[in-house]
Amino acid sequence: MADWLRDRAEDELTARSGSLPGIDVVFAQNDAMAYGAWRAFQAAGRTGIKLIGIDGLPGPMGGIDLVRKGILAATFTCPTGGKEAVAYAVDLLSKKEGIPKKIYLRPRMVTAESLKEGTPASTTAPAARAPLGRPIVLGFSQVGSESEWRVANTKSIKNAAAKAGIQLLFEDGRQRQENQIAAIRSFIERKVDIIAFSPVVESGWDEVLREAKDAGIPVILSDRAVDVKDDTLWLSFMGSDFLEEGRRAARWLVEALKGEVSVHIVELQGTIGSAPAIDRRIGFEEVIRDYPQFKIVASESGDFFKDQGYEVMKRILASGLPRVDALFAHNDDMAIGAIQALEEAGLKPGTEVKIVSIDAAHGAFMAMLAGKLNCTVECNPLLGPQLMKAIQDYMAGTDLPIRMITSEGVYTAENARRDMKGREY
Ligand code: GYE
Repeated sequence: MADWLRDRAEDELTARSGSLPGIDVVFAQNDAMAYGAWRAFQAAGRTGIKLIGIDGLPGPMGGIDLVRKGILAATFTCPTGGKEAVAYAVDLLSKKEGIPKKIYLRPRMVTAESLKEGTPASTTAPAARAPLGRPIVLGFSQVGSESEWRVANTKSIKNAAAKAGIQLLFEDGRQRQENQIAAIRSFIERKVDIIAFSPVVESGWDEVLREAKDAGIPVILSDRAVDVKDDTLWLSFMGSDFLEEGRRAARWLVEALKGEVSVHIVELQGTIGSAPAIDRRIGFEEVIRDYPQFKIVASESGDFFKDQGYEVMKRILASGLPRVDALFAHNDDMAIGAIQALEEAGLKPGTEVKIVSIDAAHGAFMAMLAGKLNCTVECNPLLGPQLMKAIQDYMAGTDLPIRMITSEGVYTAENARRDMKGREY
C-alpha cells in the first residue's frame, strides 16, 4: 500500500528489497507509485523489471514523459472528465435533450510504440468534422422489429433524426447479422458521414467494422455492444447497463420470495449471443448466487419474441417440471407470451408464479394492472435524442465518451397505474 504517493512506494519497496522474490512486472495503480518503485529498484541495482502505471498525464515526469524516458513500459490515460462535466452542465442549463445519465471516458494505452505512431495520448478534441453546407448523413442498421421495445427504439431514432435535421438512411436487419453487415457495407459505399447500429449479436463484426474504419467512417454502437479485438473499431456505445438490469430483476425476486424454502425459476433468455441476453443472465446469477434456495430449473431462448415466449414456456411446462415458482424473462414480450402458456396450463401468473421481466414497455404495465406480471425492470429504448446529440457533438469536434448509459427505473404492479402515466412506450 503506498497511498498513491511516489515516495511511499519507494520507501516500502526499499525496506523490503532484501526479502522481495524475483520480480518481472510491477503494476502500480498510478504513475507516481510506479516511478517510486523504479527509483527503489534502481537504488537496489535491480534492473529489467517492467513497470506499468495509470493516469498518463502530460508534462515533465508525468506518465507520458516516464514512458518516453523508458522508465515505464506503459501507462493508461485516465481522463479527468473536467471538460465533459462542464460541457454537460452547460447542456443541462440550456435544457438540451439527449444528455446521458452516466458516461465512461475512453482510456488510451501509452507505450513507446504508440508514442512513435503519434497515437494521441490525451483526449484533445480535434477540429470540427461537420460536412460543409449540407446535412449530416447517418446510416443506421436496426436489429429488426421483434418487440415493443424495438418498435419504440426505431420510432425514437427516426423522430430524433428528423428533429435534428440529420439525413437518416435506415435499414431493418430483420434479425439477421448478414443483413446488418450488408447494410453497413451499403452505407460505406454511399460514403455516409457516420454509421450507427444495434448489433443483433456480439460477435462477427470485426471485418465490416475494419472496412468502415478504413473508409474513415466512425461507428457508434446503439443499444447493444459488440465483442471485437480492437475497440478502436467503434467510437462510442450508448444504451443500458444490462448487467445491472439482470441484478435488479434478481434483487426484486429475492426480496419478493425471500421467505420461501426453495424457489424454482424458469428463465426465458433473449437472442442467443446478444449483449442483453448474455449480460442479463450474468447479472441475475450474480445476485441469486448468494441465495442457494433460488434455483434456475429451466432456461431457454425465446429470441425476444412474444410468440416464442409462449411456445418455449408451453414446452417447459410440458416437460414434467415438479413446479414453477417464478419466471425471469429477458424482455416483456416473452413474459407476456409465457403468461398465456401458464394460464393454459391452469397456473396463476402473478400469484402462484411470480414474474419479473425487463424493458418496462406498455404491455408489461397492462399485464401488471391485470395482476399477471409482478415487476418490470426498465430498459430505455428512447435513444434517438442521445444518439443525435452525440453525432452533432462529434461532428462539432468533441471527443465522445466510450460509453453513455441511460437512466432507468424498476416498476412493480403495486405502482403500475401511477407509474405508467405519461410514458412514451
Ligand atoms: O430488451 C428487447 C429487444 O436490445 C435492449 O432487444 C434490447 C432488447 C430488449 O428485443 O425487448
